[in-house]
Amino acid sequence: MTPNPTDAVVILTGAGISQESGIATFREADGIWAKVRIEDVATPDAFQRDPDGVHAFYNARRRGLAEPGIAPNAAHHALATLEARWPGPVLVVTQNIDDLHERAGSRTLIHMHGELLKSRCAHCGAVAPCPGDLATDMTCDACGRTGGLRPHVVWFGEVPLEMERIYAALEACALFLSIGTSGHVYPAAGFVSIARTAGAHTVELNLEASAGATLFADHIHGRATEVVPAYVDRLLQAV
Ligand code: BV8
Repeated sequence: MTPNPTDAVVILTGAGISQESGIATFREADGIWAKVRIEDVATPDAFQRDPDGVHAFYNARRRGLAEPGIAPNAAHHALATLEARWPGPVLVVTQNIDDLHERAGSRTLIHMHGELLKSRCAHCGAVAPCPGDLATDMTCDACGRTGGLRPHVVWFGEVPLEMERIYAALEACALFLSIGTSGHVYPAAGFVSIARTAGAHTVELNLEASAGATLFADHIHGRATEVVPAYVDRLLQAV
């Protein structure tokens, strides 16, 4: 099914789109959650209990993201090209906290699980750029208080960001693509059902069938740097 070029497209991405850029995924055999427990580093309780341990986990990932070899790949660039050349609205909703979509040129982008390169003050809520390490003894530039800075990341049990905007886009789109996600984490894993109920054509582009594969009308399995540019090229032939 080829949508009309004035139709709206919503694209959900997960760790799989960044895997070929050298960023680890979560649930594969060598994934992040195979090395550290969610309960120890990715919940509000973990931060309450062991802020230094949680900071160490995110500081290591932030340093990893800044390494010279880490860059957007052909899949990130293909989505930026689609946004630039598709006449209708294109929204990327990413579960990823890296900045590879921005670095590839995507502009209409929602980081529903937050951003590794930003901090948030638990005292005043101020969100600020955070290129370097965070620590418990740092002071918030906005309110001057110490000890409240945390990664601007949505942990398990916390409400994802911009959900109203995401739901509105899902209900108005004609094409929903899900790229590089295992379909285990909600509410993101439920987006396909909202889009399908709204009448959208739904396509999963992933290395393998995700947990929600049966919910999609179409499936394209392969590496993101191969299947995503090819799919975008086919879409743009209609423009
Ligand atoms: C919420 C930021 C209410 C942190 C993340 C009990 C209490 C409270 C909540 C719950 C509960 N039980 C269940 C829940 C809901 C919970 C949840 O879903 N838990 C799961 C484990 C069952 N969700 C929440 O708590 C969320 N909040 O529910 O609030 C609410 C609900 C609705 C509306 C409003 C409020 C908050 C969840 C956010 C947690 N934070 N990330 C960080 O990054 O450190 S989520 C975490 O999983 C990751 O960060 C990632 O963002 C997310 C999804 O993972 P994937 O991206 O899919 O990665 P994964 O490794 O799993 O899969 C990679 C895929 O890529 C694979 O399929 C692989 O085959 C493929 N792949 C690999 N290489 C390639 C490839 N594909 C193509 N090419 C390749 N080269």
